[in-house]
Amino acid sequence: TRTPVSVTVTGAAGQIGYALLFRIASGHLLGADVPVKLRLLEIPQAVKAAEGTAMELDDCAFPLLSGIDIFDDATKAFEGANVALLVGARPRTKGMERGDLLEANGGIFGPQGKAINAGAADDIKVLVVGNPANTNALIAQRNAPDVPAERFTAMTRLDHNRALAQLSKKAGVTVSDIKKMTIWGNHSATQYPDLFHAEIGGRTAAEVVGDQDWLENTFIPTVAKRGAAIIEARGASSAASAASAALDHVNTWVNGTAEGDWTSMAVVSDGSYGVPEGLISSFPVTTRDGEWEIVKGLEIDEFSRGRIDASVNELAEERDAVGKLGLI
Ligand code: NAX
Repeated sequence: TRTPVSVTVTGAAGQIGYALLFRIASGHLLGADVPVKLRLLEIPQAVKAAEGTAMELDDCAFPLLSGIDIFDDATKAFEGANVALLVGARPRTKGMERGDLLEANGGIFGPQGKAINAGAADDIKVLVVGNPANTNALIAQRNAPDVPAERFTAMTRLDHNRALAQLSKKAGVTVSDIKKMTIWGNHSATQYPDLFHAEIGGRTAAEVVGDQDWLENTFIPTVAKRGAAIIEARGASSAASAASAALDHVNTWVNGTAEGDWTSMAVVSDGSYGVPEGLISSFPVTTRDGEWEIVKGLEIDEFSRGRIDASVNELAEERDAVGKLGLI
């Protein structure tokens, strides 16, 4: 039998955690033949709630779940972790400035980066979901100097999946008819979902749709503001869809992208497409044997250039802000 893969999940008692853990334990993170051991990290006040979730996980009698441990100490929680899903974060509350938000999250993701550096397994793969996800990932990565930088990623797969859903409705095709969707930049309202490289039946999605007004004034804002629309409708932020995207992200990273397709991941820039080296920005990436690679050589027209630059500038500002706060 295979050795179980250790998966650390932070914010385990939150709403994404509740939507995520059962699917990890049933094989949707790594595959239906891979046993997993869960290591849950919560703040002390939420440990009891995490214990309740662990009781329910027990009660599912998942054949692949080989154990659950609960921690309120990051160093212990990341010990031996092969996969880390950093979901818990400090949300923005009323009257909080962006600097306060970045600082509060630095207080979470700095120590978690150090804990990963100290004790995670050599093959550790990190996905940051907690917002501001790209910059939280940057903080964790910079605090883990012994871990290869490419192991730290942030989630734009939910934005990617939202873009697939909107495009499939408009074009009257299924999501699996769409290839090469890309989200560029930051997981924020400035993100750029790109239909000039996405393909439907071998033609670009922009050409198939043939409606620049829809692309600019409906598609892009609908994808970028979908999170707010969910809150408005549901009275709570996206949880099951965010969990599903986190599973997709890790599953694709570990098991590879299909031939002739790619995915969107926020990864450490190597300077491609004019994105400053070191920023954690979303790109089109292919994956193979557990490693990702930025898709190179795409032609970027003026419209896309402007959108990508705007989002990347926002990331550079966030990086400068956390730099000034001494968090990286
Ligand atoms: P919840 O508030 O329901 O849960 C967060 C949990 O994290 C809480 O149980 C809290 O106790 C815990 N937590 C806080 N600080 C912690 C720490 N230092 N260590 C361990 N646990 C800690 O939020 P939820 O709806 O689950 O969302 C979690 C995060 O995902 C938020 O930051 C949210 O903004 C972000 N999202 C990111 C998305 C993305 O696409 N990248 C989409 C969905 C979601 O909005």
